[in-house]
Amino acid sequence: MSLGDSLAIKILREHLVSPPETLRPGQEILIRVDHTLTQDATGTMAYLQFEAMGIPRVRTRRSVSYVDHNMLQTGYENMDDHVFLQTFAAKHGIYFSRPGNGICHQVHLERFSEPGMVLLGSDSHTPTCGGAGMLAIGAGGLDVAVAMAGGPFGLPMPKIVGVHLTGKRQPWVAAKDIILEMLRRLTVKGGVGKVFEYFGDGIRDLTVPERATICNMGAELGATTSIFPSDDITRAYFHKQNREQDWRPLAADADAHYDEVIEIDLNRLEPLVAQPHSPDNVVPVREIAGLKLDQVCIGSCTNSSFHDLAIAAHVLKGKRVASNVSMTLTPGSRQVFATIARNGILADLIAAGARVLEAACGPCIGMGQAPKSGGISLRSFNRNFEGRSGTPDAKVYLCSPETAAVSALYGVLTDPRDYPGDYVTEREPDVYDTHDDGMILPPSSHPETVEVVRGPNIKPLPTRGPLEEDIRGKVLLKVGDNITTDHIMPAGSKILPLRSNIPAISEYVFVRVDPQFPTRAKQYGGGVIVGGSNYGQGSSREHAALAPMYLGVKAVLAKSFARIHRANLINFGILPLVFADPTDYDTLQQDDELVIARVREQLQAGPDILVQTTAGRTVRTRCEVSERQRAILLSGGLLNHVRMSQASGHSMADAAAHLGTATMVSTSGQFRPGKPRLEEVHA
Ligand code: MIC
Ligand code: SF4
Repeated sequence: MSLGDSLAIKILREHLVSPPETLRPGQEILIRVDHTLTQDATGTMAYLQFEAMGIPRVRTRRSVSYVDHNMLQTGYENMDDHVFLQTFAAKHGIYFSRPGNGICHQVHLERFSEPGMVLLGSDSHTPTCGGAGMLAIGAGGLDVAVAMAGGPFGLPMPKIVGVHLTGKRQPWVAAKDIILEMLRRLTVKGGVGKVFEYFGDGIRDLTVPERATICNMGAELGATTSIFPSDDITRAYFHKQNREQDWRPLAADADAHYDEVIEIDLNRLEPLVAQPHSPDNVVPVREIAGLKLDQVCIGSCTNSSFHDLAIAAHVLKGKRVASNVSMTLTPGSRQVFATIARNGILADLIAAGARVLEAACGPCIGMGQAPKSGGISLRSFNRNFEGRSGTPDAKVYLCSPETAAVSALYGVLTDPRDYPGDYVTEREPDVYDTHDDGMILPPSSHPETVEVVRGPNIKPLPTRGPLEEDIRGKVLLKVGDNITTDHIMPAGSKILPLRSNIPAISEYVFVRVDPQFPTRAKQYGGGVIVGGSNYGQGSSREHAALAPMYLGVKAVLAKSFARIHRANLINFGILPLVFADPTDYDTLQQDDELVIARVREQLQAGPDILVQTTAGRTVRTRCEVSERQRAILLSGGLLNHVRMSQASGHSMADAAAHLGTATMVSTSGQFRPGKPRLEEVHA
């Protein structure tokens, strides 16, 4: 029997606040957070929330604010946000990665990752840094704000699943195919409540950026996070990043216990593709090869590293993108951009007719490059939810950069193994272009002189009052399984600029599902939503809870919830109720009138919450929450909860302690000495 610890357990243990005697999957644990990251689309709210807590400077080892999502400046809103974020960072002790410097996950991996540390990010793809041995978790902005204030992060203790990789990939089979295989086997619900820890001889075949691709898209499994050990391959990456001093070796015990083990034989893996409109709708490329394409995009936080662009150049050098295809390429960071510019790859790509975009999220989040009506777009990205590309009836397929590049050449979906040329053997450049971190601004050493600039797009933060005695309201909408946060609160170039303006963005809640939703919610004075299983999968955007809260949504009754969205609902005082008997889902209809009588009392008494229908039926639901979450729900949300603790005479530190953070503040140090590079550059 194996008794040793997995790597994930080791890192979790090291970060536990008031360690419980046993670690039982599902039980809530509180962990210390070393690093935080935010991006602009979730960051403005996170910082407004941090500000509301009245803490002058972040108390983390390192906090970084990135600008990478809202980059199309078609009006004043996005740049207003950028300036707010830049001045806020300077004042409050946060590093600021300027627009143009790259996608948060790629840049954090390159310039900040540290094996063994816990990173909390207000973006669901934060697990990318698991490729460098970090325990990196996505969360809502409010959870990140609490972490910046020195508070812990609460999460259900995950199961640790070992993913045993054996063998060696054939040429043209990519790291992306490994995670697509995981999605094929486990589906978008298969990772809920789990950490995937990769081990075995097969990991030696994967560079850090390739490992990062796998961890990144673990988010699509609904996983808490994914992680690789920190070994000599990791060390070589840190060396190339010119920061070997940040590396340390980390691995599971040789006899590590895993709650479950998944076996993947890399020898047998083949190029895979996820069909519309879900990342788990995976088939071998050869099964649907020949599909005519309109667009091919390589980039996004999943596949925008040096290798991902180099493979495109390798295939396209001296040739031309097929005339029926519009091809875009997005370097993940300014470092990648500079590296491909210096070694000629960029010139080859331009000559081949690729459209090179700035280092940002871009087409992945519908920030430009929307496909034609009904268009077929093949992308190396991680999400293909309906409408996310910006074209409601476009069909998006997800694949590796290898498959994307070869398909762009032929104009039809092609198994890259059919490409007649050789595969590249060089997976990383000899050195990355690390000489210039000038687009990362350190915080001001004179914060008192910095004024935070707030343009008209930055609106105050709405909150609700404490939880009511009774909840009465209509079913505003009934939806099916796997509803994504893109359904609840869509993104794209028109809606994303409103992320700092909740009254304005709430006009778009559920509009792609039912354009009348916001009007109905306002007309009825709020109500409840009925959902199927895995409600709220996908992104970490807390706007999918905050904007419904603003419209008066008091509860969501669903068969099950995705982890981050459930936490966001609690943080904004919306009750996440799970049907005790899933067949009750079938009995509820839109416009039914529901009553949750004495809801405060019911919640205090335990997880059973009874919901009455006007037809006189009782629907039994469960609200399985920890003591901490119960207190948050009763207060009407996390911010209210912290404020109420402060109002009753506690300082913020005490308020944080009230959330279970007593030992937090003292353990969160300043930046480690011995790595002055960034500071030096900006001195
Ligand atoms: C996404 O990929 O959907 C996003 C945009 O990066 C989100 C965050 C957001 O909604 O701003 C995510 O994945 O968390
Ligand atoms: Fe940006 Fe797309 Fe990654 Fe989200 S998934 S962080 S939008 S590149």
